[in-house]
Amino acid sequence: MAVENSKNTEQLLVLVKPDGLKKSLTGNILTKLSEAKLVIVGAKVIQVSKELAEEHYKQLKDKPFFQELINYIQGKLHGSSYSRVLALVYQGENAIAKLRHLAGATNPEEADPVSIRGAYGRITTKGVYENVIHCSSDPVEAEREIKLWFRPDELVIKPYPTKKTTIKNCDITVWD
Ligand code: DAT
Ligand code: MG
Repeated sequence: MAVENSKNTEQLLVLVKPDGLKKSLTGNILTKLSEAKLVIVGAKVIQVSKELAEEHYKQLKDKPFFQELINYIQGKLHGSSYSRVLALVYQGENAIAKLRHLAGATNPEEADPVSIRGAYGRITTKGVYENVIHCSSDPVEAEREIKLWFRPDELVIKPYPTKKTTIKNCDITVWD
């Protein structure tokens, strides 16, 4: 009898936001996330453009806090040394629910105190939720976000279909 593969393998985008970097929390956050026993399949540091920030959070564009959220993810609240995020892709069984549980609720004041957001997040006097970490919310969003933040060749696995293409007359920077 054939044994069905019942594993629900998922991948998701995780961002250590500028406040997480500025507070030197990267190690603590990655240690906490390792409780889920997932694997990291991509990682890089990125300076977030306005275009990338707005595309990432496009579902929230009508919210009153949208502009502050864009400023926050671009690092404009934390000084030029922290105008970047650490972007990671995690993969594993039920990865999204596992990491969102460890991250905690969106509002850091409502988050479980032993979750990442509960332990390290804050709400600024301007009302910005500085909640340290982003985790994709569901598989559809995860695919959209991973494709937005990473090229296929930046991941050690290819979770989605790829195709070959030729880019002509394209200048790239290489080591001198
Ligand atoms: P999550 O990041 O938990 O998936 P979300 O997608 O609803 O939550 O919102 C994205 C980010 O927007 C969230 O991490 C922090 C910010 N945010 C959400 N609701 C907010 C609010 N009421 N006031 C201020 N910032 C908020
Ligand atoms: Mg979300």
